Amino acid sequence: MDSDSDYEADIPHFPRDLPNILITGTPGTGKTTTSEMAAEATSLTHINVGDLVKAKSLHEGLDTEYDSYILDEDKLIDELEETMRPGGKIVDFHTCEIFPERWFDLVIVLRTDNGVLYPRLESRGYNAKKINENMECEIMQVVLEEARESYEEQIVIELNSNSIDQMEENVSRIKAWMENWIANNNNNKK
Ligand code: DAT
Repeated sequence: MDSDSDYEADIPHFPRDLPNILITGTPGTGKTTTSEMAAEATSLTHINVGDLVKAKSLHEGLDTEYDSYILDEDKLIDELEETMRPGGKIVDFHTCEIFPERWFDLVIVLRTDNGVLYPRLESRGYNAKKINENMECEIMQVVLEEARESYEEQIVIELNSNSIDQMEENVSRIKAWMENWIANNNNNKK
């Protein structure tokens, strides 16, 4: 057993009244927009991890080559541990393997076609290196593989996020899933 597993085993899985959802995917696939809409539709609380990392300096400085922060994973996990415990959070981040498995009841991986993703990344003003890196990440389905390796297969769901219609459909699915989760959770308590 490696040290990570020991750590997981030492911490009890606290029951929660509301689920925690992770929305992940390559940058530009629509995590933040989808999370904001889902939070509004469900009354869960959106946590934009990228913003939190910047606001609370949960990093080790800027990687100038990629123009992105070098994450301090331990600081981030410590910062979020208590927040996650009661449930009711939608966590939005471009990587998923760093979080403890016990935090999440549903992991959504957003996917976007190459021809749609490229102009989204371009319009963000990313440099060529960063665009290429993100395109490759999406083509190689890096985040999906990471999610499948890090969480139980049945809680990982891949959703297409190419159009506004798909985004609205995704939000409806998240809402329906949450209502179902709450109903099951309450039944189990009876
Ligand atoms: P992320 O948080 O994954 O980096 P975002 O939510 O910031 O992505 O979205 C990036 C841009 O693309 C933003 O201008 C909104 C747009 N967008 C995202 N998902 C979309 C979708 N399914 N349909 C249309 N536009 C979308």
